[in-house]
Amino acid sequence: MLERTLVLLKPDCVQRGLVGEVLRRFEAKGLQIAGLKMRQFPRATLEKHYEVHKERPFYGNLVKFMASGPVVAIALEGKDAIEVVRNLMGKTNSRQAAPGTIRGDLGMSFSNNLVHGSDGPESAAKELALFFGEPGELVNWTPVTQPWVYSVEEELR
Ligand code: IDP
Ligand code: MG
Repeated sequence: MLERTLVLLKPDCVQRGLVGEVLRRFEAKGLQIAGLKMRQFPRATLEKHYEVHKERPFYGNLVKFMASGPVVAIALEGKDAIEVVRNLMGKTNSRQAAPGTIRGDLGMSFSNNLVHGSDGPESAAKELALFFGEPGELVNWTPVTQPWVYSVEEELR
């Protein structure tokens, strides 16, 4: 059925004025917004978010970068939303990301690569709880466009 994933629009995305452009791509694709907020998140939150990379050489700079300015956190919902978002984002290194993807079209950097998307169901659940853990932060609603975005009979069961 429908799946939820966590997207972060990173500080470079916000600073470069690309929030609208990136969000537009997710919405236009047919993904539904289930949660949305902008914050300059505390270091502790970002350290926890990236804790799988704790031992990697880029971890310190990554957390510093993510804490350096406002970030937009978005919960997106859709069929296979995790995979769909990852495909729209493109490869981690923006210089190698395919044209048509967010990173491929809008970025030049490996680290400042505009966007985060959960990489699997377990990380999505963990990350959604971290960024949208308070009651009521994620909204259950059905877009009126849903029967046109999907063939309900065949695909939403
Ligand atoms: P992902 O964001 O495509 O899932 P991950 O491997 O999970 O990529 O890495 C998390 C983030 O850490 C990347 O989005 C990028 O900002 C940064 N990063 C990953 N690998 C490197 C690297 O080799 N050099 C610099 N930054 C990196
Ligand atoms: Mg990742």
